[in-house]
Amino acid sequence: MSKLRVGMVGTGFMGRVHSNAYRHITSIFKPAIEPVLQAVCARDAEHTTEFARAWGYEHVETDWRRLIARDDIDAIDICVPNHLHKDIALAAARAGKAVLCEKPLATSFADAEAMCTAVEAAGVANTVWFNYRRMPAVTLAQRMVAEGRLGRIYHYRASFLQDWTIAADIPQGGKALWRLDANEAGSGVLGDLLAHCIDTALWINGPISQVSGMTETFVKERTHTSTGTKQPVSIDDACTFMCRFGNGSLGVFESSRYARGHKANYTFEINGAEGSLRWSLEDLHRLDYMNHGDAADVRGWRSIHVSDHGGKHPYMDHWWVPGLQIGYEHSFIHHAADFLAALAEGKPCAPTFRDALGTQRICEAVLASAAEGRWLNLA
Ligand code: SOE
Repeated sequence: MSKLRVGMVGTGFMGRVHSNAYRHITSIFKPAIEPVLQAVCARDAEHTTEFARAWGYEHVETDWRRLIARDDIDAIDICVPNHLHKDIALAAARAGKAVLCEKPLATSFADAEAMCTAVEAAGVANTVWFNYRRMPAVTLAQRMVAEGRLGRIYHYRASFLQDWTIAADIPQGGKALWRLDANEAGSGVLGDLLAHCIDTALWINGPISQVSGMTETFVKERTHTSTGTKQPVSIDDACTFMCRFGNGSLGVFESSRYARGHKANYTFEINGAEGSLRWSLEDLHRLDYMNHGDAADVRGWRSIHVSDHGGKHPYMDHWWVPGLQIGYEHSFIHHAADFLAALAEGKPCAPTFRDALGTQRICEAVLASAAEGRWLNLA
């Protein structure tokens, strides 16, 4: 196979971000397998035709079942609300297509497990778009911890803060607002934002063994777009949890869409015996590093601009010249490029559905712990 003919399901924010990624890979990464924007699928024919024209898709479908049935499609990319992921992934796997799925994998652990079983039984390539792993500074942080540069890890703390749902008159449900409806989203900030933090943490710091969670829904009722009437809100507007990692370190995670002043700030900090690291999405090229091994008179936090070439900084050799920055969308380009490279080599591309099932497990345990008001073991 030298081409991967992609069938995109969904034309929202993520449909655009993924389409943009596929369009850049061939010229920038020169992959052995090139993506082809073969067909895009969404219910509204006129809108989908316009989307296809804008992004360069060859064909338009309005029913995902017909998209999957096409024999000119090799991979299905799922960019629709979370409650639709499962049926599409199961059908795609049964049809022998590779499956790429937006995060979180599903609305529940049980659904995520069924999806995982399906892709593994079908033996199809799969991945979940937890894109932040592939920000060069985040990839460098993972590499530094894996190399033991921080020594024994004591603390891992992460937060993902936004403020776009503070207004009480924002409705729930439907286009762009389905994230406020638990029936479509599964959960609120936990699955939408903290899932990113959990994915990164599991990758960098290993498995989580115990969690204690706390959630809050600040606005209890919102008008539902489908009925026009007020309905109870059942997503978590904010979620905080503490945890223990298998390596003995302690974790603190926080997420909210009521953090006034924050549009999308994902941050993490890791403290080890020999040094510390911290990163912020608002300054995504910088990785702050404190090395306790430095001479005492100059010891302190340094700010690494992760943009150098010559193999020093992940992914950056593919881009412009040292010192010049890339952005949010590039993490998706990196992910798609890694997926194609792994496919060419017959290897899995992390995070796979199984990796994402691990994240889903933590999310479900955090919700259960919050509901029961107690610590939960994940042995
Ligand atoms: C929510 O506002 C959102 O778009 C998430 O769905 C994304 O996963 C996150 O990266 C940015 O915020």
